[in-house]
Amino acid sequence: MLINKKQTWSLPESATTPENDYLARRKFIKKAGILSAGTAISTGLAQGATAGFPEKPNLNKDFVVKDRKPTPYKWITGYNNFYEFTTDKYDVRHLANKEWKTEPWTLKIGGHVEKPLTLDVNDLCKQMGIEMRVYRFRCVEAWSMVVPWDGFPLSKLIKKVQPTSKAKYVKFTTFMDEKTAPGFKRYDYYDWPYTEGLRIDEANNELTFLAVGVYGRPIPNQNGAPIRLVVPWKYGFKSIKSLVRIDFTEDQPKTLWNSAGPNEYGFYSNVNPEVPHPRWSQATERVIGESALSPRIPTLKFNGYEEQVANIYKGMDLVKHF
Ligand SMILES: Nc1nc2c(c(=O)[nH]1)N[C@H]1C(S)=C(S)[C@@H](COP(=O)(O)O)O[C@H]1N2
Ligand SMILES: [Mo]
Repeated sequence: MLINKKQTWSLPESATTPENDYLARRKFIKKAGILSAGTAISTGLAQGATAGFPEKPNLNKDFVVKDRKPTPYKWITGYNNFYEFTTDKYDVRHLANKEWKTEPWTLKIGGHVEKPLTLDVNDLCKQMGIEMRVYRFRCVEAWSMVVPWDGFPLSKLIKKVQPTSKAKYVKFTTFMDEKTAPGFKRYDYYDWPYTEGLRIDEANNELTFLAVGVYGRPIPNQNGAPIRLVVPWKYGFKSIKSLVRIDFTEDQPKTLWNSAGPNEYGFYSNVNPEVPHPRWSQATERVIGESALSPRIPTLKFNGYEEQVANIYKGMDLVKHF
């Protein structure tokens, strides 16, 4: 699908992505009461790979967040961005659980690899082994959470498929089923399916994770069941949900957000408080799960993961390659 960039640009902010902090705050205040009064949101909801999910994943203590508390489960699973369903963060969990089945689910890994792979996500879970890691999560819209994810490092899967020397990038693709998700038609100015990309060294970084669970349970549909990418030092939109394909490519892949707004959403999109989004500052962030009146907190360079990732970008102009 060809997108008309002008049209995307000229949409009112509330209709395209991001969030206008003002609108978000109003919704937040209006709905916070409902959410916090709710009981366990997870009950009866569809979720991803259950048969391949361990009883209790072990926490990998090398990947924890020491200075912040994990965001409550009800917020992680109740405040979502998943435009295939809706742009309303509080309605995703309802729409994504109506008719959409995420088990069984086939994932295809191909492109420039010696050993392409097509398999069920439950089998993949059993082969890879599942551990828990707690990561900071920072959306480009300047809000954040701390999420206990369950899954495995992407590097483990990369080793298995053996990329060839031509593999310079990794392209990720989300499902596209217009029958179960209304967003494809409603927001037809986006270049569906949702795609994302990483450079191969970014994909191989020890932090880059494929998540199949949240808080020690199979990942609910609204969070990207049954398998989604998590790249904690980049803005949240890089963490693409509900993967059906992972392809190793020679050229930098086209991605949905970069195509929609190349000046607003760079291919790299590393969290950087010093580079403002054209329409808002990235210096601070709103902590989800806290009162709307709580003070914002400072945003950290590479979302606090500078030590683990700075070497990847040595010598690169991070303003130019935002
Ligand atoms: N396929 C797909 N992946 C996606 C999105 C989306 O709309 N579709 N939204 C992105 C954005 S903007 C964010 S902030 C995170 C939100 O993840 P969460 O709902 O689990 O918090 O998912 C990212 N991955
Ligand atoms: Mo986001």
